[in-house]
Amino acid sequence: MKKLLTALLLLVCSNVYAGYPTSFSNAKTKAEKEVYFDRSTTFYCQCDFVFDDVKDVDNDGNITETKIDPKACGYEPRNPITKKGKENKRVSRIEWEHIMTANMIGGHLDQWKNYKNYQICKDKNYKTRECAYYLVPEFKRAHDDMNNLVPAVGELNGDRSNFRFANIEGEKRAYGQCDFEVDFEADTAEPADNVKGNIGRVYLHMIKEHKVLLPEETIKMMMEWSDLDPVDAWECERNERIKKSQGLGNSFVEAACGKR
Ligand SMILES: [Ca+2]
Ligand SMILES: [Ca+2]
Ligand SMILES: [Ca+2]
Repeated sequence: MKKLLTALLLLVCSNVYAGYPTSFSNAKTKAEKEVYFDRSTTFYCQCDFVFDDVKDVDNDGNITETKIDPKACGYEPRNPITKKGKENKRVSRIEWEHIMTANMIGGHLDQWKNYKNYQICKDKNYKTRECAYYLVPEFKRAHDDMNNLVPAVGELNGDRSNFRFANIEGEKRAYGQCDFEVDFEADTAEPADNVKGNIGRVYLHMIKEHKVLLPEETIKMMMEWSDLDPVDAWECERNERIKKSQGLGNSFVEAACGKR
């Protein structure tokens, strides 16, 4: 009986996944169940992770959390301990990173900047991003586009925050063997060469599909990054899965994969 119920529940739930994401949490669930179900590797550092910590690697009794094994990829946390002296949970947790930050997509919107002028946002206590997400359908659609979402080590997601990507001089390693640099003075971040092309193609997609406006020099760098790091089998497969799942793939990835 329990099995039957589970099967029925799965059937009902699977319909929830069909079509364009209805919310950010739906986008994350779809990304997990329909794109990354057999690909448990973080985007920036290629760390292994599990969506459900069934082995309970951290021994906290929770077997439904997403967990990474930092040692498996040579990742060493920059800040293992938080400012408050507590264990930094983001060093072992997967978060869904917006390759093009939400701020870049919608930070210019009046509903973001002047959210206080919108009574409905005031009533609901929605600020900046939340207010824009609630009131501007085009922003919501761009924000939840699975093409722009990748699993990342929580600490890297946090450190990158809304910094723009750039080529950073030198090869500083603040995260063990993980090739990810953040310049907290210049508010920039540099990923490893092997994901620069992936990032470039996501930017080009976001500009084309969601009409995001970015400086000329950024677009130029993203085109260079795209040339520097061509598509590989996984990037093509990921694109196919996303297209099937939400009905919108990345045309730049698709064109490049067609030529392989
Ligand atoms: Ca656990
Ligand atoms: Ca560098
Ligand atoms: Ca690549």
